[in-house]
Amino acid sequence: MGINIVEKILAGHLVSGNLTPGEEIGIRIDQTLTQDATGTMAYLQFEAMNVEKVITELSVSYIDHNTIQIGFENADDHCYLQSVALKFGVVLSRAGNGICHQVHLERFGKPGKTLIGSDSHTPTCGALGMIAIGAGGLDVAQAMAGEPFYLACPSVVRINLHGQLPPWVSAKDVILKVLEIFTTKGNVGTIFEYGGDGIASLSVPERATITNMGAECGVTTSVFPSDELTRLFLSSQRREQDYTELKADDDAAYARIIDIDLSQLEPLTAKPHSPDNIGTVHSMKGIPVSQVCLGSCTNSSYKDLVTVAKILKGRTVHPDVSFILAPGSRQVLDNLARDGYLADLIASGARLMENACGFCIGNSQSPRSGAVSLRTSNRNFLGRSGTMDADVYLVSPETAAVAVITGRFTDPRDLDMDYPQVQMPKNPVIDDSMIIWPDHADSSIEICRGPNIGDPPSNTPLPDILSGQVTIKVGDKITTDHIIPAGARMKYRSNIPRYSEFVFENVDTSFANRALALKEKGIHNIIVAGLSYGQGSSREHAAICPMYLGVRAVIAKSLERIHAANLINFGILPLSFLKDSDYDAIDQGDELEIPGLKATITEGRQLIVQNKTKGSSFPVTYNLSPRQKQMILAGGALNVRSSQ
Ligand code: MIC
Ligand code: SF4
Repeated sequence: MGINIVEKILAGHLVSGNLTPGEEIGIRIDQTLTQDATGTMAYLQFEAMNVEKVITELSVSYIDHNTIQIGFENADDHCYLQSVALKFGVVLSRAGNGICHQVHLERFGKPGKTLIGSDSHTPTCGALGMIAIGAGGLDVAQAMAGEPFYLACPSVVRINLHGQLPPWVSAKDVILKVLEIFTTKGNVGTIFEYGGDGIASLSVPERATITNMGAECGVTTSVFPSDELTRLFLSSQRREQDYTELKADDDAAYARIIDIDLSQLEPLTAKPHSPDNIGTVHSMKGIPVSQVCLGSCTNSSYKDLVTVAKILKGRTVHPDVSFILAPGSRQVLDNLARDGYLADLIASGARLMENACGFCIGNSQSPRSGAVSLRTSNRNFLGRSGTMDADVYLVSPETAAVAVITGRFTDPRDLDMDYPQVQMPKNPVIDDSMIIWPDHADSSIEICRGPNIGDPPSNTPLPDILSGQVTIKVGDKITTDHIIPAGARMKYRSNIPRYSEFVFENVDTSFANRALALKEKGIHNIIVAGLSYGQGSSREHAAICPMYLGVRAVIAKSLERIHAANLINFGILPLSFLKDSDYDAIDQGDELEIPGLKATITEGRQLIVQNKTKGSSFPVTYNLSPRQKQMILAGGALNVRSSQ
């Protein structure tokens, strides 16, 4: 039997395990990426590993997230990242050069290679036919040190795209359709592999919109074949030498195959407050819109922004709308400027922002109270925009542009104009002068360490009896944005005691104080959660900060992949309920005890949780490989490393 694209790449990189879905495998990592919000901690951890230089083919550090500099903290982090990159031989993409995923796609991604990145949207580069996976910073640090990346061997779902998109329907609508089908829950351990005749009409940046938001489904990654369109894209980037063809064998097997007819799609939107809350734009018609934000790593390619420029040419932003524009990369901005489209956008009333994440993480451009905000980004979790009572809808650039003019949710097909055709520039401006390429690692470089930059914290070994309290009980789909907010709080990322003050800030403001008080009394904190706990970002701070507050276990109906791996890396036990009724029977404040942890986990037996408050007990499961058991028992990955 033939093999699929995922198997081809994984087989070529396998260093341990077998390609049997569910089994832990170790793979060699060719490339890594970090961004500043997760990067400082990742490089602090790398420093703690006492390795002289990065051992990958390519490691790139991007400064794109915390680029708003109110106070010294973010600027200090940038300085740290620049010095550490020079010291260890990491390529640095400076602030202003663009969003990591867009820049990596343009300048570095290569078909057939493996990439891990400390950002959940790393799968964007799957558009080039690579296995690109989001991971916690510590996993990325270990890969930079030449260690394999471990994951549960995924099962592969084939998504066949057929036909061609109708006018005014674009790649964003395709991935919103995929989200409607698969939702944000229940896809852990899966990879989406795209195929079908329809992909021949989707350029690499359009494919990237689709792979980018696979992250919202919680899949390990998404991948497209590398074909003639990939070659054209790489050649326009003057990197044709990086091209290799990559396709699935005709008789390749898949865990599941689904078909989507592109010609039947219509403009879609993800309604508040989840990327899988899908509705048609048509059914939203008429809702007044007060903000439109165009950009983010999902939809800020040259094609996206030129499409919008053509729609807006000669028209002006509606008086009730604030129109924010953040190009994905300096390359996109350069080319918009060269080709005259920037002038059209500015003439329409666009508020031009930096080439960075910006509004997408809510560090700026929070909408007004009660606003309806249309955004081309990938996440609309409650409060992420910085305004708790705003309604954020995720839409395509086309739907966004039309709302800029009408001030209302409008089906773009109703606009009285022909759908603009956009040609990719054959000879784009390519200027890498905001990228610093170290010739070699230089141990004499002195690291720039501002006062906000602390040591990476580590945990203590797992106690034999976990004796604690349910400090918080939460429901389904708790995202890492709920656990540790981003936005304006992100500047504390390098200072764990300070950042920890904001754990569950948007869910329960007294959590951090309660947890710390219990920790000081020697009582373990336990989090109880529903389905899909930890969805969203790769933020390892959603594990590190709870660890700092004394959280020792999370018991959930189910946990998302990256978050579960982060919990293990920092010595927090991820446990799952066997029955929903056991979740129902627990209350916040209950005292729980789990005895005999060391022997039970070592021998792989079921753990029994005693609820001392209720006088009852219930079993829980865990899914830990021998390597992960060692980490949990030692209190985290750094402890394992230092004991070797
Ligand atoms: C996000 O989109 O939430 C982020 C900010 O890019 C995160 C990374 C982070 O928390 O720094 C992600 O998606 O992993
Ligand atoms: Fe940046 Fe937003 Fe993309 Fe995260 S989702 S990498 S914050 S643009």
